[in-house]
Amino acid sequence: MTDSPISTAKHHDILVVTSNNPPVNALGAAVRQGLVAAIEQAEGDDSIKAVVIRCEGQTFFAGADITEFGKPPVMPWLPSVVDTIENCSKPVVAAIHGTALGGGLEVALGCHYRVAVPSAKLGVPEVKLGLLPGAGGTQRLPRVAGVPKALEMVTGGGMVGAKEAHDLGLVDRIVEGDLVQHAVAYAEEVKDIRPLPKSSERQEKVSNIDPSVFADFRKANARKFRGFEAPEANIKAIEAAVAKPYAEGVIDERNLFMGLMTGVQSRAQQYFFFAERKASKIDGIPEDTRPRDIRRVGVIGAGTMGGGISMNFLSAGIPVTIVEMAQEALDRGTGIMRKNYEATAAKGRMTGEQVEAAMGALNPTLDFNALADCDLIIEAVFEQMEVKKDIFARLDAIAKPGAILASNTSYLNIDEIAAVTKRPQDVVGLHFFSPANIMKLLEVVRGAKTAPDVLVTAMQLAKRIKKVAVVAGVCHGFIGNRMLMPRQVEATKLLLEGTTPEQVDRVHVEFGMPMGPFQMADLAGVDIGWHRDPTRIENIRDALAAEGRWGQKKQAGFYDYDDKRKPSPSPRVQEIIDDFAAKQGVTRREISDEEIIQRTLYTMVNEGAKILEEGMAQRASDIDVVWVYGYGWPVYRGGPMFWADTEGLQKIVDGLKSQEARMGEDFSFSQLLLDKAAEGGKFSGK
Ligand code: T1G
Repeated sequence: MTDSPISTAKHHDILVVTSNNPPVNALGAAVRQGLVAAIEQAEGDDSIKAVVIRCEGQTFFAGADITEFGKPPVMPWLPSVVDTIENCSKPVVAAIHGTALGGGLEVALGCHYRVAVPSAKLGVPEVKLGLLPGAGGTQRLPRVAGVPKALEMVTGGGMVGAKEAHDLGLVDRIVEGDLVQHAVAYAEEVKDIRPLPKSSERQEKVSNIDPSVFADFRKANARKFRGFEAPEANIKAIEAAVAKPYAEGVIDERNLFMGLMTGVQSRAQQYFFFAERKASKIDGIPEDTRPRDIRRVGVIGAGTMGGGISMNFLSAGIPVTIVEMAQEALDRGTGIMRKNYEATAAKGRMTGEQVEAAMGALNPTLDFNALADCDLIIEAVFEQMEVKKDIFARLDAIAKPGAILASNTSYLNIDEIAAVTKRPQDVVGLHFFSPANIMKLLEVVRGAKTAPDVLVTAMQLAKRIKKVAVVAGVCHGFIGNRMLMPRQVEATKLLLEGTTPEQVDRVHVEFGMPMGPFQMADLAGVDIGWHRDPTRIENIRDALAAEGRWGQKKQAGFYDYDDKRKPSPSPRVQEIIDDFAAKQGVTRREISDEEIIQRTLYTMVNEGAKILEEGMAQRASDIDVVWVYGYGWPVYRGGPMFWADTEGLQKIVDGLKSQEARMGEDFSFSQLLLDKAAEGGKFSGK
């Protein structure tokens, strides 16, 4: 077959079928056609006694080709390819390395046997795309691995390692060394065994299943699956595998799959899959720009942020020098880092040795000059421009040439900070989100003079420390926090006008956010950014802060909290709101949920459009990546800009127009939003 990604070669009486479809051997149309042709070749040649299916490159098939979704289907489709493999009259052995994912694992399950190298991983991540394994996976996987594990895999989308896969029966043999050689040898061993073991015919692991397994699973995961359609569809498909013969269950699978594929949620999650990968690309920088070598990182400040930031590098095996001004603060900071690691180890997510290795790579010191041999230095000190400038002036004097000097500031002007150094080209913003060792988002703030290789280094380093990085321009609040501001301004005004913290937060939580604006304020701290003068009370937040209502940490903020931090509406807060409304002569009124959406979420979209038109974000999808990873925007809605497209930009504009008078001078339209709405355009290009 000319330039097909699939080739075949005979090894004695074994036909080895090889896919060479970089980068991940996605099961695109040509691969599917080639696999069917290869099985036909095996069937038509009596000298062939068995078949091995393998892949070149980094991995066994990593799934269906997601770029084909939404396009007219090209035959053969994957379910029939898998059936063709399973119905082959000769044994077919899957030779697995890398990550056998989604359709890739389904192809492996269609094979009669599976061998894998120890580093192989297997999984069905379709749920992350708002889908389910649609090529027989929901019916074969429980028959091979059992219902509990199948439920966990299809709804979690995680991977299992080769050892666990072998224990589950997903892999028949783990082989060390040359995978092809071992797979051919295995095929020689099994070539005469009949009947052929077909996953679809195995009933023992889907028989006599107590139906409470499903009810219990749903209950245990209700919070995690809230708002998502795909997990429930996956559970239903596994239920069908238990309740029905394979031939009927696979029809249920198909119907459930098509229901998801035609829904908005899977479109949003497929969009987000590519958005996340596009974020790592920096427009306008030469492809061959080489990153700087980062061997040791310096962190200034051992507070919550400094400690969390340090842990990211230590966990990635990068030594850290952490500097504080006082021994007590240094000890407290390193103590918290150790406690965090030990808590992770207690959950079995890391070993004691890994904890010691991480802490062993930490060099805590009071000596600022110890930073002189660091390749990257990140300051995580008090959010005050003068303090930052002083730090950078001192760094300029001691840091080695070529060291990258980064600020973790969440709002302040990176260009102003860079200007106090003689090396503005080495200055960049690395805005981590709290808790820094947990949150995946990293805003890489590009100063006017930041060198291209500094940006490339930052983006590559982000990958090393398992962060998702997004390039942001220099503006107040960069991307995420800048969009948070109009949301907070309008949410607070709505309190005066007649709503309550509970109503605003409920609307946001029902929308799919993990918490609403006031719950978030109480978690982060009502006193963050407060001027600390209890006699100066200019707004509701000042009034709360002045009374020590600093949020959860004080068991009182916009809500009252019990010892278990359970929130309840606060009569005192309502009094404060009513007093302010009276003082400002505001006549309180009934406020609809729709108005709350328009005044808080629509204004965020408008701010996102301004960020785009000012060039503070490279693309609309980057803004979506910021909000999903930085603030928990529900990924099944794609992100603020994708969601705006699904709402319709004209509807967004009309909604904002209906609120324009109430928002007053706090609001002005983005011209880009108006233009796109007028021309029927979109942000996400879909
Ligand atoms: N289809 C098309 N392109 C893909 C792809 C896929 N399945 N997976 C990755 N790519 C591209 C990706 O966009 C990037 O492109 C490049 O490959 C490297 O990816 C019927 C319906 C395999 C663990 O969900 O999890 O099967 O940016 O940067 O970090 O039941 O890619 O270079 O141009 O992520 O080494 C199910 C998704 C599909 C797996 C490798 N499978 N992929 O990670 O590289 S639905 C998945 C991944 C399905 C059937 C159903 C990861 C990876 P570019 P990368 P990586």
